[in-house]
Amino acid sequence: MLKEVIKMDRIEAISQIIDELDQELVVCNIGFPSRELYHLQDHEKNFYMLGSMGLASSIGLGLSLSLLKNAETENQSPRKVVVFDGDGSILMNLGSLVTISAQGPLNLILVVLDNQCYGSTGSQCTYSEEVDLSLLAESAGFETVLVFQEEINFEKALQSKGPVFVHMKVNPGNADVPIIDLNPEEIKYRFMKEIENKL
Ligand SMILES: Cc1ncc(C[n+]2csc(CCOP(=O)(O)OP(=O)(O)O)c2C)c(N)n1
Ligand SMILES: [Mg+2]
Repeated sequence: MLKEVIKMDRIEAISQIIDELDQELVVCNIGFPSRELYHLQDHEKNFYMLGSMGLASSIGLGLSLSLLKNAETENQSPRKVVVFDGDGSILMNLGSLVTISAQGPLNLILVVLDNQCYGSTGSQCTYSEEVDLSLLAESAGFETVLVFQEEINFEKALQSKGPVFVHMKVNPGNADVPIIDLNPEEIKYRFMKEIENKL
């Protein structure tokens, strides 16, 4: 008999992961993942990427590289960046995996919340059922690749050498949460202030 595959809902995965965070900056994918994060715990260190599908990982890469550079100048350890991305979004910007791997930011953790669909826009299927995203990350050369489904050990992601790829398999569906009550300028400027205050 086939073993039943138990997954958690995306909001539960986000909740468990942010419970493990402290000073890490968070860049979150467009649509319901950002709404769910905002609902669970709004924070200045969250950047809700409201417009550009596919670009959360690229924004996270740029951010982690600039934090690394500043930390080197200041002789400090770099602040980490956690990106919550989606399967549909990373598949739309696959080159990002290669660029992240080639740049090798040790302070970047890319979490792909894989619900095998474009959950935020009506749950149309993506190709993540046919194509294994963690194998793609491995072959792109990510330093660490972790796959979670029934349980999350995010402590391991935080302790591993980056760039880290976390393949988080979740159920399709969105939580019933309201829209984000902040405009893009507010999100951007408070996030910039947060980075300026604490490099
Ligand atoms: C360039 C572009 N194409 C399409 C959209 C519409 N859109 C917004 S979110 C989304 C689905 C994203 O799917 P995924 O990354 O898997 O995240 P999920 O919602 O499933 O967590 C789509 C198609 C967009 N905003 N921009
Ligand atoms: Mg998805």
